[in-house]
Amino acid sequence: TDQVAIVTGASRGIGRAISLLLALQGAKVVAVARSAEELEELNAKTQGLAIPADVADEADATHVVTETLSRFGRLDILICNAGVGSFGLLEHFDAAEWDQLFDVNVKGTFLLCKAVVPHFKAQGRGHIVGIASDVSKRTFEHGTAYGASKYAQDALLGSLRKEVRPHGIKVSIIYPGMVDTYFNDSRPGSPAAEKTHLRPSDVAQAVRYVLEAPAHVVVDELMLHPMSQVW
Ligand code: NJP
Repeated sequence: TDQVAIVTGASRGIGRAISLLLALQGAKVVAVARSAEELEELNAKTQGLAIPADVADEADATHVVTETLSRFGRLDILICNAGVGSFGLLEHFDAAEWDQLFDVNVKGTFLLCKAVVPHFKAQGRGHIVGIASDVSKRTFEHGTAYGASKYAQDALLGSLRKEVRPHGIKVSIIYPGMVDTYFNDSRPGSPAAEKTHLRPSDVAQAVRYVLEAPAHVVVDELMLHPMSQVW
């Protein structure tokens, strides 16, 4: 297809895998993250557009959308994937780290959606896909901050779904379990992770599935886990 998709958090992990798969399918991918070098390396493969940006910054978020429209003249898909994770007991959790989680996971989703929705409304269609988490729907120890941020992101996207559905805009939310990425300072690619984690490409396939639904169908929610993880 000649569709244009913005993917946030495209410099590594899940966002990078989504970008590669969408580009392989013919989409023009606008890759967004703070790491300019990694984005350029990706863009050499995807032949789209790399825009270094902080999703938690409103001017950056607006710039991503205006730049996309001026380069390609269209915008069809927003993938809200950028996210950070850190974990710990509440009483030891750093307040600045709390702010960082909410800035990226919640405000970043808000700002990108805010920037694309007027455009999607004007054209009477568009597809927003949020990468939430299985912990958007359950609580766990050491997850007060991260879990709260992913519940909030989920609530944001669920509310937005109701606001935009009458305008022909789809909102799909994907809830992965453990994924083998750089998340929470981990190193992907260990042999053990093959059994315990999803691969970024597994989540990318889930994104592909929701995007390929016919015009009259919307996949509202999709949860996936590695076989070793029982939800
Ligand atoms: O993590 P990682 P994942 N502005 O660390 C970017 C969710 N999830 O792929 O800015 C713009 O490999 C960062 O780029 P950079 C999770 O909550 C994961 O696993 O250059 N971009 C990088 O590209 C998150 O929503 C698991 O540092 C910003 C990317 O985000 C999504 O999956 C389980 C940014 C993070 O790549 C992708 O995370 C689950 C900013 N301010 C949900 N800050 C899991 N891995 O187990 C960060 O349920 N990024």
